[in-house]
Amino acid sequence: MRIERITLRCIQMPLRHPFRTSFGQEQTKHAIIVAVQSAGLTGYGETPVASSPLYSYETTQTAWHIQRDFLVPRLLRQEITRPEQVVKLLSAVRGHPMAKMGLEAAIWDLLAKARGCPLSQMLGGTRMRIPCGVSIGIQPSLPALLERIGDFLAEGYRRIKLKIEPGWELAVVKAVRAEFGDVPLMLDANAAFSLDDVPLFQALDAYNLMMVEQPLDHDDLYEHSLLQRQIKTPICLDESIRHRGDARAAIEWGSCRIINIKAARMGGLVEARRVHDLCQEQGLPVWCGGLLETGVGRAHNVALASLSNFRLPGDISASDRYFEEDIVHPLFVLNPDGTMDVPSGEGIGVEVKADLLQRLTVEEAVFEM
Ligand code: OSB
Ligand code: MG
Repeated sequence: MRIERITLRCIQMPLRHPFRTSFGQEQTKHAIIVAVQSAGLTGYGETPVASSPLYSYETTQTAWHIQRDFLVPRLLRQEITRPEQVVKLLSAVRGHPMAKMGLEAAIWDLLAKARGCPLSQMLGGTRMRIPCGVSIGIQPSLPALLERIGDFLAEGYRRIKLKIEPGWELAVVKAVRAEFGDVPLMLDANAAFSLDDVPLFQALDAYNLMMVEQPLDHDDLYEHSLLQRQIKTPICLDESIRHRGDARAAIEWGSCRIINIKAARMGGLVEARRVHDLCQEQGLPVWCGGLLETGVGRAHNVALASLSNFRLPGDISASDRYFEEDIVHPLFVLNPDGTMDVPSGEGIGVEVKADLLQRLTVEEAVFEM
């Protein structure tokens, strides 16, 4: 298919609840929604960047610049039949995985629609429903946290992930275990600790946690291997795993026992699937992480999570966990058993609400051949 037109829309939408992590607080969801058109079809993708470079070095501004000036010109007018061609065309541009993700994801959707098959099927997914977890930000108080956990468990979420930071860890876990017993529980530190905190993580070993995510530096593998040797709780890496090479090193060195796969962190679904396949061969379970995606990015995450080695509940929650109004129809909803249906329609399997998308757009750019 010849890439005839690419539209970039930078959007902002309010989050229903502020999301606080060890690196900062987000109240507004930012993203670039990419639309790629060819032969009367439109494919959608999401670049789930934040406004500040705190989780990753990319921001809405850097992603916009890289897409407009370097990535879009490499794709426009190209004849594309396989997503791997997109990776190749964009590979000369170093880094900027989130900027690449929006474009690659849109072309996956476009190609799946052209083939008349669901994106999950094109990716090789085998599941019709995926288990869902929820990631809960740092709360103003312990009672506030316990209330939120109670609400999410009542909705059916199958595991709870708590964001932690120094001072909001052991006592929080103790309180949650006292209130909710042995619910599937994990922690995400977003790189807020150091090897000085080995005793803290050893103390956490007593609480039967599924895993602790990214306890040490965002780009570290070596020190995580030293920590993993000294604790029983599995380490899960998020920020540190940028591509298959990082995953290989992490497995070889024993830096983690579980990997959080986010296609946006890895530059697209092609690389995310390569990491999935490697982990499957090596016997490591993976799960699908999230970056507070709109329904567009969520659709790609849900399709990816239908692959067979996504063995743990993902940070894939329902539309209403994030937004008053999501930009897709139908919305993503949680089944009473804590699963979500993988869309069975063509491509991403959900419609984008054009009017709402336009209302949320703060900047738009159209590129045509
Ligand atoms: O570290 O997994 C993370 C959100 C923004 C940035 C980083 C992370 C997160 C989450 C939210 O944990 C997951 C979700 O989309 O629900
Ligand atoms: Mg994380």
